[in-house]
Amino acid sequence: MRSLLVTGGAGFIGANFVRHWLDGHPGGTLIVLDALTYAGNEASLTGLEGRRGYSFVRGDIGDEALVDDLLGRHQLNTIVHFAAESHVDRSITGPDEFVRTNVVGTHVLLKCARSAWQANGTWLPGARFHHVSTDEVYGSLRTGEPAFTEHSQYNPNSPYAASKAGSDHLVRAYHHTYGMPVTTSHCSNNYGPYQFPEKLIPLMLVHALSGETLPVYGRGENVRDWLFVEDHCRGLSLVIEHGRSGERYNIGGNTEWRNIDIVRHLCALLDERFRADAGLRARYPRCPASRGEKVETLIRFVTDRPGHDWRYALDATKIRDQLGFRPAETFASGMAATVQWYLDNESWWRSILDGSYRKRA
Ligand code: NAD
Ligand code: TDX
Repeated sequence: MRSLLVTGGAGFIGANFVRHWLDGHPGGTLIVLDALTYAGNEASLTGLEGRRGYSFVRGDIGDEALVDDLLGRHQLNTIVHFAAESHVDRSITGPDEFVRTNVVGTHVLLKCARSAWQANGTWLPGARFHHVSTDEVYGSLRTGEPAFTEHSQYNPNSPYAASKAGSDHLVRAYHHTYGMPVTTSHCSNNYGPYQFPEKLIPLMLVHALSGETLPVYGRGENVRDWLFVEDHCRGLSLVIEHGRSGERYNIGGNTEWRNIDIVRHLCALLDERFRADAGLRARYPRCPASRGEKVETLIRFVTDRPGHDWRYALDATKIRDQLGFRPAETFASGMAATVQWYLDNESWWRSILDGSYRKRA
């Protein structure tokens, strides 16, 4: 029976994972450890408070005494490590926090896990440190180059990617040197419910609803490989439960899109939804679709991101062949579900835009 410490569980993917795991493991122990930085939002975990076995702890992964205490007191045998500074643009303007949390914080977790799980050279049976990493550690692909596999060379370009690469190497070293039971997964770009509206898709969505311009970096031709967040969570569960210690798994959806095509797709989805729904037109009067104009009139090409990676594409053959993983959503169905979620959960993103979500913490 796995008893989990989920770091970063109040963030985008973490919150989706906590819900997914608890649904599949009712009554199992799951402790969320989250510092509630600007990216963390306890409201993303609303409704879970009373569940047996679940609790939320506000704290920093770099707090060794706290992590030691949680692992010991709750007899936790699994760490699922999401906590990170995750936004590339912020890593360009302020890399310090990325090194502190992503590199040093990951090391504190590894150290605490080793002291909780290893005695006289033997590891606690069933123990597992699962590290959630990204495709960005592999660097950037040119058009036409084959997708990244688990054997691709590390080539991180942004301070964010470099800090994630550093944490990957520490996890690998703890396995190689001390025999710690670890797995690492590399996922492509996620989208879906609870994503902070600084990332491409939710940012464009909330701007469009408010009638604000849609800032597309450069010419919008950079390519990302997209996966609906609930598919990522299913892939993570498979790796945690069936992945082999010491192995790395790519989790991807084989869904490459140019940024500009995503933004246009989103605009077209909103045009269609607003045309069919007078209620939406009344709720969002500033959205061009409420005046019968096309949402894509809001698109503006802006200064490119420095060092902007051209293309990511992930080969997820290994997790498909070895663990039977296949995404359930297509990009079209996932995007429609995402748009619907943001329309249905306006108070979640409004409280971020007006800052009130931080006052609750
Ligand atoms: P997020 O920014 O939405 O959430 C990060 C969470 O970590 C927040 O709740 C924040 O409060 C918490 N946190 C930050 N610093 C902390 C600290 N020092 N101690 C404790 N908690 C802290 O991030 P996300 O998009 O959900 O990403 C989660 C993980 O998945 C990250 O490790 C990221 O690198 C990885 N990843 C993300 C994507 C993506 O598309 N978003 C893709 C691949 C991998
Ligand atoms: O306003 C924008 N305009 C724009 O053109 C923003 C926020 C982004 N972009 C572009 C930059 C990227 O090419 O869209 C693409 C996606 O940008 P982000 O949402 O910032 O994601 P990305 O930089 O690709 O990184 C994401 O995927 C990998 C996550 O933020 C990482 O945490 C994850 O590891």
